Amino acid sequence: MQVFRLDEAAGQERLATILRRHTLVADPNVTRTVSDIIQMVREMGDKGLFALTEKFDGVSLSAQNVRVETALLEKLAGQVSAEVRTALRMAAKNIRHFHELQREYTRVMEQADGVQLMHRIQPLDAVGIYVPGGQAAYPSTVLMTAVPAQVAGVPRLVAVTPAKSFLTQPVLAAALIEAGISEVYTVGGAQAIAALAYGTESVPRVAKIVGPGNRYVAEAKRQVYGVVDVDTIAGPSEVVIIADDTADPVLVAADMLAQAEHDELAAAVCVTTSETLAMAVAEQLAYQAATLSRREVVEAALERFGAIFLVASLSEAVRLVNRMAPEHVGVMTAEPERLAEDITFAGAVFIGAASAEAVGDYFAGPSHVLPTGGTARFFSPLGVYDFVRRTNLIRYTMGRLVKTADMITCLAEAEGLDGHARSIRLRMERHSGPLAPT
Ligand code: HSO
Ligand code: ZN
Repeated sequence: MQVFRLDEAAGQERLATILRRHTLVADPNVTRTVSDIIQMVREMGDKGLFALTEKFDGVSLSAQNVRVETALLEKLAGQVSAEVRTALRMAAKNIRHFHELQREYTRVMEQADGVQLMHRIQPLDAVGIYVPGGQAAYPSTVLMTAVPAQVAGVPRLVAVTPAKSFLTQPVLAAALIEAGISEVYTVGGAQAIAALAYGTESVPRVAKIVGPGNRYVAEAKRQVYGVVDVDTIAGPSEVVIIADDTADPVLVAADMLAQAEHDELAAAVCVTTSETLAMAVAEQLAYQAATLSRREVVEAALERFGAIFLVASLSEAVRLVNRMAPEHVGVMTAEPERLAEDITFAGAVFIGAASAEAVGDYFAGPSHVLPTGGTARFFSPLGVYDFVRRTNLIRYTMGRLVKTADMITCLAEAEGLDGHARSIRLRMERHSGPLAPT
């Protein structure tokens, strides 16, 4: 790994590459394929869903077996070691505990004359969680998406996941059980998203779909948005570590590698004020990467979106991080709390050497579903607020209406909407006899 200086052309070029990461435009072929898939499920229901599953996954499904029986779910979960199940349970507990903090409550504004204005909070009635198959089938993500929805009070939580990985990765069943999900369908891909959005005979529709997936799943979520709600489309993992000369290069490198191993397109960056540390991190990256089982993924990621930037001051480091607006920021400096206050654009900030990103990925409590690709500039982590709806309630009184009728009709007329104005005037007439003609 090269150490880049930002006052040199190579450093600027590398930075530009990282800032431009994941402006990967949608592939029109994917868009077309996905729209055909969605149309088929929408028009044909179960028949379309099963035919597509046969075609893409080679699995033959029917109305009888598309939903996983509770006995099978429990049998699979039973194959998982007690140690893993306990860890899942403790993680779920921590996630639940943290998310209690995010609960929103209905608020009522009572005014002296009896007018009541209300901001009512209710949970979504049904949420679908997409659990991807293959390498990215993370039981931790099941917890990180399901638990906030439960804390919000969502009464129906459904999971969809491709059949093959589900049967071969029993830890997914264990995570579903720990997350309290018993409605599971073995369908995956864009067709599963379509089924959740439109509903089929066997898969009742939901109000919101969350969870990561491949590009077909991501595109399908984009296309059904509006029919249902969806969470933000997660890109590859990212981490930026800010370090000074007090940081331990072994840990800086380890945290960079931990996110790099997710994806060949992951970004792992260190920004430091210390040349000695920069050199040591570079050395550690090479040394530690060599013994990781995903060495090839890690090396591809570092090659594409990896960097160690040498900067003149910690305030320059902070400015740089805010420009990148990464998913994770690690702070390993002498006064990490102070520095963390200035990091405004990040999905999650990990303060001090004990706060490894892996602590947040699995266990601390905040969700690891975080904004990526610079979207931390405007998006937030997945939370309880993503699973509620708000409704405005207005209860006026005749007394207040009489007092304010003139201003309301005046605004209605200013907009040329005489129907609006009349709806107020008629009430005035009912209340106190005809108003003078205007
Ligand atoms: N770091 C990933 C989440 C994850 N890590 C799942 C391990 N498992 C998302 O940022
Ligand atoms: Zn991770």
